[in-house]
Amino acid sequence: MAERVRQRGISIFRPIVYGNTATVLTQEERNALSTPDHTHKWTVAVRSAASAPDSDIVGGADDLSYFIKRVTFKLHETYANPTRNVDKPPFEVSETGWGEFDIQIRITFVPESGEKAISFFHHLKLHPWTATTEPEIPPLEEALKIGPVHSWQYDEIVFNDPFQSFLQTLLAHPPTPLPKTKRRPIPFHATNPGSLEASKGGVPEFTALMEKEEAERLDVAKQAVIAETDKWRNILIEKEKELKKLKKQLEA
Ligand code: SLL
Repeated sequence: MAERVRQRGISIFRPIVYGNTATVLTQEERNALSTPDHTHKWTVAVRSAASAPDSDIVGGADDLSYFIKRVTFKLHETYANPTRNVDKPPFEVSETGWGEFDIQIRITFVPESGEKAISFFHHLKLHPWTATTEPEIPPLEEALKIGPVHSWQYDEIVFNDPFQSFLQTLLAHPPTPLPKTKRRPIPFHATNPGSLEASKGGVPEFTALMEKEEAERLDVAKQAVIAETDKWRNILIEKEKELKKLKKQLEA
């Protein structure tokens, strides 16, 4: 069957985002729950990377069901039925709770793809980002003022040597490109603490500029590593010279 033929040498990817948005519950909202110890409502999701114009969610411009069959979110075992299978878009789970934990996310691809499922973790983030790594839990009033907390990761799902028919499906669904420049806040990430201020003030959005800037940060980091290596190599050379000199003095 022709459709089971692999297109050798082809590598094709689809950009996704995964992560969560969390909002503190007001006292009234908490009172209305059967679990009044819950402090937040949150949504964990897998979405296309580009956001729809004027959307109030991160990502999600494209429907990913042409290549994703199921997303499984494995919640903390304090939740009833912690393994949540989502078989149609939106691929997300909304819950209330009181604590942060690691969510295992498993993406199962459409059977025609012949691709193995992939699995990774997302740390459910409820409390606002801070410049330090110290977790800071603000009082309810303040948290309400700060607004929703966003924790999102951009990634690319790469298909190597795809089946010809699956490749046709992928090519028929080109992803919405990311905007070239910043139109909204930047999705904060702990690996880029300098972006804290730029991440505030609304629903964040991934842009192509972020990729460019990350490449630049990597370059700067690489240069710093090279400079540091050179510095220590020179110190080592000096110390070895000194050692030789002292040994000679001893022998004399
Ligand atoms: C912590 N290690 O101690 C984490 C555990 C558990 C989160 C967080 C409520 C579940 C329920 C909930 O938020 N569990 O009541 O259904 O912070």
